Amino acid sequence: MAQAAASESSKTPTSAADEAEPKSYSDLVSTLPARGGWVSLVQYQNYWLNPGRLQHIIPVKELYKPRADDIILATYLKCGTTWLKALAFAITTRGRRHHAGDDGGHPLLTVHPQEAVPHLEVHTPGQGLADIERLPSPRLLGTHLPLSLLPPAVVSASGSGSGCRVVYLCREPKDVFVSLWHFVNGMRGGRSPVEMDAALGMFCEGVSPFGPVWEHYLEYWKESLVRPEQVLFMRYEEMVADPVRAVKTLAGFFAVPFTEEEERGGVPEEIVRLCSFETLSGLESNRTGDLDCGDNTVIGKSTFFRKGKVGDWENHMTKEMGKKVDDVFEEKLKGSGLVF
Ligand code: PAP
Repeated sequence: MAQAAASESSKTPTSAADEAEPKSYSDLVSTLPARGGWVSLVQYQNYWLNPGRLQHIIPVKELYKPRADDIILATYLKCGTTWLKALAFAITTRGRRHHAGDDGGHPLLTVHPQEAVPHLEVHTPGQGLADIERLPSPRLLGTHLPLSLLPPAVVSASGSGSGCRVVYLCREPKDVFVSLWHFVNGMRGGRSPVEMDAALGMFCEGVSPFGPVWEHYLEYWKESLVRPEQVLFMRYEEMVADPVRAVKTLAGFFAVPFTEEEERGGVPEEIVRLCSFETLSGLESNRTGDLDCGDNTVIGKSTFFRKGKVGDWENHMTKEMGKKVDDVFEEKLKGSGLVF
């Protein structure tokens, strides 16, 4: 973070972002539409973002230099980022001799998946953009940013065409909402919890962190149809239904498919087991302690593991609330071919 902070928390926003030429990010924030309610958000280039994070979000477009062998793991919030990071890390580092931990075991036994793969816009000590630039290839990188806030080289083949690959993981919107609602209330530590009705109203208006969710989904969805070799669109529910298949798909997409010998030896199944909700959520390194997310924000490591179930929304929302989400998404995704 130290290095990154020096370059990124400068008080001058990048020119790309800076239509009104404010002098600082706080000046920029003051010019943007704002909403409160469940989390404080400002609208920037069609997306609702945490104002305190703009200084890390906006520079990504200009300062992140995609490499041809980069793999970006992109997700809307609560769609399975932690799981995808663990799987991608385990797939791409398999066969390496691991030295992490006293027992020389797999790094994921002692390192939280969110730390194993740095996030482009979350700057923690040692994981800022400048640190990411120094990482050796091939790099695995996570992001919650919508496609349009990433550099043109990532965004489309017509950009400068880095050729880097993107995996996008989406999830059924009602389960996303329930997961997010728990997460937000968890972050508040039980203090003045957000009412579900109020949060749902905003979610359905598109006012959620990195929302509108449907826009986030659609940008990657459309790109995956145009460039399937470079943008792989996956669904949480399909991964839950057949995780071994998902692991093989990911390995193929990463250009490190499992050999016949690996398949005979059960390597894909081993990776599924290592990265399962049950295994990861039970590890001491994921159950205790906090993740330093920079900007004086810490998140309990266990917060990233709640239930890991498909359809949990039914335990928290009424049928009417569920229908409200379904109707909004049906309308917003109409004609795109993306359905839930
Ligand atoms: P993020 O958006 O803050 O990065 P993310 O990891 O995407 O979080 O989402 C957390 C969700 O993934 C939680 O869902 P839930 O609230 O519905 O339970 C979490 O339980 C689930 N999750 C975490 N790890 C796994 C895993 N290994 N397998 C399946 N689901 C998982």
